[in-house]
Amino acid sequence: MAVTWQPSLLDLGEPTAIDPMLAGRRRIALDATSWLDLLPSWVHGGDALLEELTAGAPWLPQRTRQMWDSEVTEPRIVAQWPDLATLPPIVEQMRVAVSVAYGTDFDRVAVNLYRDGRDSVAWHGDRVRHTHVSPLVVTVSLGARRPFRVRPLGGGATVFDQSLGAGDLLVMGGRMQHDWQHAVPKVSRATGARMSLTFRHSGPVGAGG
Ligand SMILES: O=C(O)CCC(=O)C(=O)O
Repeated sequence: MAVTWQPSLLDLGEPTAIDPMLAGRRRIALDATSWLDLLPSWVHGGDALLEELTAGAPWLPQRTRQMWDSEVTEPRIVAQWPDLATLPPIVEQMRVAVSVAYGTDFDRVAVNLYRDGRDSVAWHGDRVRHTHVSPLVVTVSLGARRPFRVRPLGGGATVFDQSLGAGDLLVMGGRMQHDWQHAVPKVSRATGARMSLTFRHSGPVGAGG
């Protein structure tokens, strides 16, 4: 797949590595029952992983969505691993680390690729809210930084607006998928590719969540 991205000068040539203890993560309360955990630069050398995933992740054909009476193409590309045994070893290390840290078996792994500033994800709550009261959704951002925003369900002021990329870890928890929406908006400036690796769980949230 042909994508452009600006490799971080610090990342060049470094092998991809993580801190399995997730030391230094900080919890941000959105309200009494919804929260975000943020750990900047969790992944080191993430550019190598971005390159590896771009070349080898199990990309799906670009998806379409019905909007009223027309069909629109989703402005991003998605890959999903049907078999966790085929995850790249460093992604499996991430999956195990977040599973241990949150006491929850993250058994669903996907990646979103935002090829440039025209790719985006609109305001939404994740579909896991239909099956879970307090789902955890883990994202690990690689590559170019893009704004990640949070607002109350149905609109209102943005309460969280952080430029995520370059190995940042973000975990959405509590009732966030029910009561809040998140988005990665389009940007008009030239920007390289950003990826978000996402980890979700089919089973219940454990003690650490
Ligand atoms: O790319 C991101 O950080 C957000 C991804 C997202 O919202 C999703 O996968 O539902």
